[in-house]
Amino acid sequence: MFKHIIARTPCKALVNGLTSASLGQPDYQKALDQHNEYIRALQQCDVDITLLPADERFPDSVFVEDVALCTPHCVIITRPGAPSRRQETELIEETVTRFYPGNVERISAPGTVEAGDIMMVGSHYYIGLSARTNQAGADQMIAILNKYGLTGSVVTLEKVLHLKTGLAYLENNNLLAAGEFITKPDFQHLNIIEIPPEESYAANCIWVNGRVIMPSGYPQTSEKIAALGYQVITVDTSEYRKIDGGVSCMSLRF
Ligand code: CIR
Repeated sequence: MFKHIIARTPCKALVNGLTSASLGQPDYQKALDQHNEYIRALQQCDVDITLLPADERFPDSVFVEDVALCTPHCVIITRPGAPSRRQETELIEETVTRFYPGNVERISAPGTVEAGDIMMVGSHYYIGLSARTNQAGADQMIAILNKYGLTGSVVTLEKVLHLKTGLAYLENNNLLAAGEFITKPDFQHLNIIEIPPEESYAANCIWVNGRVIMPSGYPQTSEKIAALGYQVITVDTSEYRKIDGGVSCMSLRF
């Protein structure tokens, strides 16, 4: 069960967030409305929510998932691979430290990690090696996890930005997977729910206390998740998709 959520209001500079998509610029007002909808969805999930203020210095700062990994025993402040995002860690530090007094760890140079590349499955953490997370960062992360009785392993990514762009663990052995992840040997022990290519954006979902929050507009995926017995809550994240963001990226859950 998750008790806490941390999220951050999007800033106006969000329209200039990093992107590899060719879907145009996000509309700020729509993005703000969609963020409110996202927070309302989380409010249905029996968690307390800390909503941090917008920070105009960092266009991508709404994507709090990338700057810290919150485990049951410690928080690890990451070191984002994207230079424009590196100082976002300073913004999150005070807040996460309040939840983990005495158990705050850090990734240091030359390591880089964005926690969108990390997927938790029980006490094991899969770490995607991507353009944002390097081997040195993954090695540091695994050493820290081991110190707290947790384990980690690396997964190589081919096409997607972050590991969780194409994967979501829904607990109870259920793994949503799209594209390159459907056949990856690392995950064959799990019950893989295949996301069709035309719905690949919907592979980025979050399990929150028995509910699954997913983007709206992906009927095949939503049907497959509901068939597993989860309550599905859909949220429009189309403005975030334009800057490579999805439902997982916009919160820390622990
Ligand atoms: C970026 O490129 O860093 C942002 N525009 C999107 C970050 C998405 N975060 C995530 O998948 N965890």
